[in-house]
Order: sequence, then structure tokens, then C-alpha cells
Amino acid sequence: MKSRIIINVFSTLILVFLSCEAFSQAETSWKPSKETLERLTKNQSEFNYFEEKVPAYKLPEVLVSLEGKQVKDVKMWDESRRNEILELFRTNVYGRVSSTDYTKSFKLINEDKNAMGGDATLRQVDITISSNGNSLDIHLTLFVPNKAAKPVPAFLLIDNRGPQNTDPERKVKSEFWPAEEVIARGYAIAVFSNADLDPDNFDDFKNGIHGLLDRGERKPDSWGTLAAWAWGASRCLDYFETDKDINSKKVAVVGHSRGGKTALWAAAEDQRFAMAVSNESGCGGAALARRKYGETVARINSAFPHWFCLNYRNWSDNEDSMPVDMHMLIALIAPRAVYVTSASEDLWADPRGSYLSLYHSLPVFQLYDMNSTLSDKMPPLNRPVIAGRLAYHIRDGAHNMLLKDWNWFMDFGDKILK
Ligand code: GTR
Repeated sequence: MKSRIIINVFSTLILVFLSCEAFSQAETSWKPSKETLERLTKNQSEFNYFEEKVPAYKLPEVLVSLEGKQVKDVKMWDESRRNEILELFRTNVYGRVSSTDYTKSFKLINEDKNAMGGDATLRQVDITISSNGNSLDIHLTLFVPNKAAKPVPAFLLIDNRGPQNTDPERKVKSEFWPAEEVIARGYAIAVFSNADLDPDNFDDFKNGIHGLLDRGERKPDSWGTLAAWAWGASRCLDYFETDKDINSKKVAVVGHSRGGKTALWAAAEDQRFAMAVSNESGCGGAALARRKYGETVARINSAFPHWFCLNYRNWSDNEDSMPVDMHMLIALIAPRAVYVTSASEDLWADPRGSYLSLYHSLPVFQLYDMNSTLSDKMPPLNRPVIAGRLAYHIRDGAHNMLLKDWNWFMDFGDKILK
């Protein structure tokens, strides 16, 4: 009898200990696991994945103008510093869109008012961009929830993974674009393929929208491929402005990885977007370049020479001279909403550097809302943090965009877009 009591007490103590341990682990700020670090450093030893090897760096001050003036209020930010930073990003990172005239038209190619078993209306719209006798089509696919009060807010995905993720007939389903789940939450969900604007390969800017709109010699600040995709997202927003079922003032632009870089730039360039979701965008997206953790500017410029403008090559192995860093890109979206994510095994995209970008963009968001605060410590795994108009999570697992991520985007959307 006595020994049974002792065993019971002992096992209760073990349980209490284990659950405290699990609790404290869940509450601990995220850090890369030893296994992930070992696996990555075995394959890619020339890139840094160790926090202690991140070099000391000084970020450009987001609220100090080029003339050295401190930005004190929204008016000064909005009327001068914001434009200064936007121009710096156009000149040094993504490039400037072509100024060639074009015309645009929308054509409803297919409509099914009884899609998804009656839950949604499907619209497939061709957005045709014409110039000088030539044209290009952006194929937009859109589902609108039938049961929600109109107009509805919408999520627009810049798809960089191909049509198998975005089947309009819904025979093939993918967590990358979980249309049924988004419809069930009362949002419209839309998608276009980045390749419609510019195929994702280096062809010296002969094809896609560059072939259609670029004239004369290519300049050091002419738009690259990411800027072309971002421009495409804005043309989809032009269409939403004509669709009475969509609340075009409540559109979130979403992208994963290279698409996540693009989503940030789309929302920076086009202030009509209410929210940007940048999923695991890493270098050239949310991650601070000066940390040189995981993918670097030199690596991205050599692997993807078409993504950025030519001037961006000036910052290969020279990040500290770059007149901007990526916290300033996030700041350009203020006071609109930004959701940045990471994944625990995706160190290539520098989770901590992505979180710190949000953190260092805060002074601008605080000009609008003094209650926005974020800790400089990363949150625990799978625990989204929301600070006013900024949100972040680090999901367990590999580089991808899953339903779990989307559910958190929609939770944030419920605060921002509804
Ligand atoms: C990688 C690239 C990243 C990221 C990714 C993706 O190869 O280095 O910058 O954009 O591709 O888009 O999946």
C-alpha cells in the first residue's frame, strides 16, 4: 500500500516536471535546432547559419532623412521620408517600372456561380495589357464566397509554383492556395501566375512584360523580374476595383519565397493594398541583408540575375554600403498591415533577420499607433505575435506555405480586413 502511494506521488511529480518542461519549451523564444544546423552546414558550408557569427552591423535610420533631419510625425514621414526611401528601393533594389504607355482591358472568360458545391462563385478574368500593337494576358482566377455579405475582403496570391496549386476546377487541391478554407472564412481568394508577367528565367529581359513595355537601352535602375510580378499584382487590384463583390480597399497580397519578396514590394509600390503577407521571403524580401545569414546578396544576384535591377549588384559582398535595409521596405507599407513568416528548418531565409526587420520597422508604425510594440526576442515556435499592424510567426517544418500558415494569415485578416 505504502509503496503504491510512493509510486503514485513519484509519477505525479514526473508528470508535473514534464509538463513544466514542455510549457517552458513552448514559451521559449525560437532558436534553430542542433539537427537543422548540422544538416545545413554539412551541405552549404560557405553560408553562415550561426547567430554568433553574424557580423556587427548598423542599420540605416528609418526615421532620419538623407539630409539628416529627424522625422517626427506622420506628415513628415508621408510627405518626404517615405518617398525618399521608396526611391532608394527603386534605384538600388527592385528597379523602376517602365514609363511606356499601355492600355488595359478585362475580359470575363468563365463564370460559375455554383462552384465549390454552391459555396462560391468562380470568375476567370483575362487582364490584357497592350502596347504598340502587342499584348500580354494576366490570367486571374477568383473565387468569391456566395454566403458572405458583399463586398468581401480578398487574398490575392502571386503564384510562383505553377497551376497544379491553383486548379480552378478544384479537382486538385493544395495547401499552397487553400481556396475552400479561405472561402469558408468569408474571404474571396484570387491568384495569378508570376510567369504571366515575366517567366522566371534570365533571358536579358526579352520576354514577358519587359519585352512588351521596355524601350531602348536597359538602365541600371530598370525594373527586374520581381518588380514586374509586383506590377502584375497591381493590375489584378485594378480589376478588383471593377468587381462589385470585392472590397478593393481590403485586399491582402500574398506571396511565398520569391513571391513573398514580391508581395512586400507590391504593397510598398501600391498603397491600395491593405495588407502584405510575405511568407518565408528571406534575402531580398523580409530578411535584413546586413546580417549575411543564410542566402546573401551576392548569392541571389548570381543565382537569379534577373530578379533585381542592375544596381543591386553593387551590394554583393557590400551590404553595409547599401543605402537601405529591409526594415525600411516593411516601413514603406505603414500604416497598412504586414505579416512576415518563417519556418523552423528554413534557415536559408534567415528567420531571425526577418523578424528583426519587423522589429526595426516599428518606429514608423508607431508614428501612426504608439501602442504597437514588439519584443526584439523572437516568439516561440508556432505562436503568432501581433503588434497592431504587424504580425509574425515561425512555423515548425520546412520551406513551404501550408494551411497552418494561411489560418494564421486569416486570423490576422479578421482584425485588419473585416
Ligand atoms: C531559392 C532562393 C530564395 C527563394 C526560393 C524560392 O532558391 O535562393 O531566395 O526565393 O528560391 O523562391 O522558393
